[in-house]
Amino acid sequence: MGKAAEYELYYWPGIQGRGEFVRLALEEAGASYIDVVRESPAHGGGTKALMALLGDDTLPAIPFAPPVLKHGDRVIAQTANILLYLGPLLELTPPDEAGRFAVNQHQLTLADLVAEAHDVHHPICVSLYYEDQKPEARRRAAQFLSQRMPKFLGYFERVLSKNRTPGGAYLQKGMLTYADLSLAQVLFGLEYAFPRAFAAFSPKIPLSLGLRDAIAARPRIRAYLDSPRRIPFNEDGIFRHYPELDA
Ligand SMILES: N[C@@H](CCC(=O)N[C@@H](CS)C(=O)NCC(=O)O)C(=O)O
Repeated sequence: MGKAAEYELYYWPGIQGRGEFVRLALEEAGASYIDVVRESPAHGGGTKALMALLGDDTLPAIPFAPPVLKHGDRVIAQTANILLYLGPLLELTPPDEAGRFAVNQHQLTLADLVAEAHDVHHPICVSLYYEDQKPEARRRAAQFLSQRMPKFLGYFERVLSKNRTPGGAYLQKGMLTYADLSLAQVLFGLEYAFPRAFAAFSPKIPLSLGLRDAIAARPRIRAYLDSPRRIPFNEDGIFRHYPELDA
C-alpha cells in the first residue's frame, strides 16, 4: 500500500455505493488517498482490512457500516459525516459555519434520496435478495418514480434556481461543494437505474443536468470517470438497473 497516501477510504470493493460520494470529493480535490479494500491483502487491503476496522472495539466511535475514512488518528464513518469533515480540508465547502451546515443539510437530503433509491429494489429488507421481494419492488418503484424522485429532484432544481449566478448554479451559491458532486452522482445513478423514467423527467430539471454535465467535464472528475478507479454501475450497488422497475 502506498505509504504516502494521506487519506484511507474503506468501502466494499466492486461497487460505487456510498463510497463514491467520498471518492468524488477526494478526486475533485486531487487528494492523495487509497481505496484500501481494493488493494491486495498482501498490501494490507482486501475485505479483511474492512472487517478488522469494523470489528475494532478500541475505536472511540465504532463504525456500523462503510464507508469509513481514516485520516491520521481519525476514523470517521457515515457518508455525510465524512464529507462534513473533509469539506474544509478539501476546500469543497464554505469557510463559514452557516455555509457548512447548509451544505451538510443538502448532503443529508441526498442521503435520504439515496436510501429511497436503494429501497426500490429492497423494499422489504436489505437482508433479503431482490428476487425475494420482486412484487413489492414493483409497487415501490411505481411510487418512487411517480412521487418521490420528482419531489426530491424538483427540490434540488429549486435550490439551484435560487442560487443561480453568472458563474453557474450550485447548491451553495457561488461555489462548487461536495454536495454538488454528490448530486451529480445521484443523477448518474438514477439515470442508470431508471433510464426511461429519468428521460421522461429530465426536461423538468435543466439546471441539475447542467450542473451534472459541468461536473463530469471538470478535468479531475473527467479523468477519474475515465479511469479504472471508477467502478461501473452494476446490480450489486445502490443504483441497479432492473428494466421491470423502470416504468
Ligand atoms: N447512513 C450510512 C449508511 C451506511 C450503509 O448502509 N452502508 C452499506 C453499504 S453502502 C452497508 O455496508 N451496510 C451494511 C448494513 O446495513 O448491514 C452512510 O451514509 O454511510
